[in-house]
Amino acid sequence: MFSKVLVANRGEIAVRVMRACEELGVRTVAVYSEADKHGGHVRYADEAYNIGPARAADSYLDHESVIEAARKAGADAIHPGYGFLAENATFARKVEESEFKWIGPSADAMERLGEKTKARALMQDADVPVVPGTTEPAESAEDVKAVADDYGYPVAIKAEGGGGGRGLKVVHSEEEVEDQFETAQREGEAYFDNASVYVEKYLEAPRHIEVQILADEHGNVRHLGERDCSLQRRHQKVIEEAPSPALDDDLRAQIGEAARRGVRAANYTNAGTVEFLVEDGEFYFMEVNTRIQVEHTVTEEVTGLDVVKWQIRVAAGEELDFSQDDVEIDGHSMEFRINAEAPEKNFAPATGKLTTYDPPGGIGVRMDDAVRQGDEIGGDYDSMIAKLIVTGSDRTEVLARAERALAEFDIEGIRTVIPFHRLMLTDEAFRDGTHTTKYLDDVVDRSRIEAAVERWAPEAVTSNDDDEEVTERTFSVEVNGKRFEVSLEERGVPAIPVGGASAASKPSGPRTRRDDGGDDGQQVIEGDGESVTAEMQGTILSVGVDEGDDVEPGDTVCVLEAMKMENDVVTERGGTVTQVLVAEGDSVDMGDVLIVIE
Ligand code: MV4
Repeated sequence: MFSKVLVANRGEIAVRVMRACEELGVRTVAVYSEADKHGGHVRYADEAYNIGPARAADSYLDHESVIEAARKAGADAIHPGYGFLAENATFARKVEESEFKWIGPSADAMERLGEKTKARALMQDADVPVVPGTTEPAESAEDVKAVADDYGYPVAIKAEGGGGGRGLKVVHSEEEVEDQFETAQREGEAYFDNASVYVEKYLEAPRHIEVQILADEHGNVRHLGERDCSLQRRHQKVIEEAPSPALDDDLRAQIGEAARRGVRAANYTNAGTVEFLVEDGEFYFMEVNTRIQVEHTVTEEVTGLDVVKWQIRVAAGEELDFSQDDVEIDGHSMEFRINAEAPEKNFAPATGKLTTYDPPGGIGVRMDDAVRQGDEIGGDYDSMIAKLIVTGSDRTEVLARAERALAEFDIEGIRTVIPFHRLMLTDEAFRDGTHTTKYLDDVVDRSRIEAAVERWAPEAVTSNDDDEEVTERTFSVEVNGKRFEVSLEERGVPAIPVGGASAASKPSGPRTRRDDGGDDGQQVIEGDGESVTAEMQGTILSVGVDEGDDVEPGDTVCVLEAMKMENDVVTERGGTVTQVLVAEGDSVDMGDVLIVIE
């Protein structure tokens, strides 16, 4: 076993990995950016190294800085968590070629599965059903029409380098083929540096089912059952559960075995997830995620297996000590992502100080988080601040327990999606487990979400809390990986109105400019005044208005992608659109004018 592991990540997943290390008697090393000096993962680790500025590209994504920190610390392995460098085969190879072990699949396996047509061909050869379509890149619009001739419309054109909803174009009729083919190529080039696209029959209302895999370096491959992640908003998972309410035992066994065959054929090791679409009792391979996933927790809860600990053991050369028959699914579990977002403002990311943080407890409740009361939640990284995982003997018990736990959850100072989760727990389709991937985007409407916020977070949308307060400032110093902290109190300074609460209290007035020092990658993206500007650097995914359109306050005018998140750009002001200055695929900088309204 390793003696020291560096965790190349932040937040709850970094702490999750360190907890596994702790149980294995392995010492832990954190890396952190300027924005994370007081981060939970830094507090948890045995030692911590500053690897650069807030901007992820200059810190958490900087290969050399991470490897340099591992060297300084004398670590013997690197765990990437999820996001950041986790699926970067180039980085994995650098680690493999260094003196450190990579806790993850080999760079070769990551490459075999990273290109979608390669992965489809590999799965097909391994007798894993794939969505009908091409296993070669499509060269022309004619190739798209050929798939439609065989299977009918709609068809999906997908970017070879895509994933998570980026670079996906749905074509409903022959007239749309040319345009969408070109758009898909252009987007693939813009987002992934790869204009190559392929074609699949488009399934209209599938369930998203994914199978957890563990594989060691001795040829053992096990599946740990499936998770159902059908409840998604704009390709962002919201609530995940295990087992899926949509599968029977027969289909469950078939999908599990198919996933095993597929990763075995890919010579895969460590933890991974095989994603499928399921429709009308049929399942189809979609893609493999070559990392630990956010929602691995629900699998752990129903199998009793510690997936992260097994990642570390397998990377250290240990053999899986259980057979497939030993894996039993017992009970039911759900994960609720606690995101700092204002649900009624199209889930716009929120920032601010966590003045109250009082998470639930009791039977069946697991909290995976890395925050504590008093923390500043900045806008530099993704908005998930915690995960609430609720487990019970069956789905009905989980629903009741989750209602109870979410009601106990007390967070003040920052907006969260808790009211939205509470709404889902009263929703008939979700309670029945009949929802598909289309459900949140196409069926659940805005007024229900607004009503949920009114009901469960009324103070958040009415208060105007800018009282005087005591500000505690903590300075930290790092010396040889050991950290020293100095605290100072500042009194009589008026609090700066921040984030969601103050902005939400005056929905159509001018927006109060946030001033928390975090101007990199910030994700509160509302236009003010007459022009709607980009409040962060990113790529325009789509433009929803044309010149001459009338808009109302709160309307989404375009979608901006940054930090792998799709963010709605919402206008604060109503009026007529007089200029549209951006188009799909454009790169924009913070402050760029996107749309002008009069
Ligand atoms: C599909 C599909 C239907 N048919 N492919 C979205 C994410 C990207 N990785 C693939 N996605 C989809 N691919 C075919 N042939 C539907 C989706 C999809 C989806 C998939 C999983 C979870 C949520 C989704 C929401 C919309 C579309």
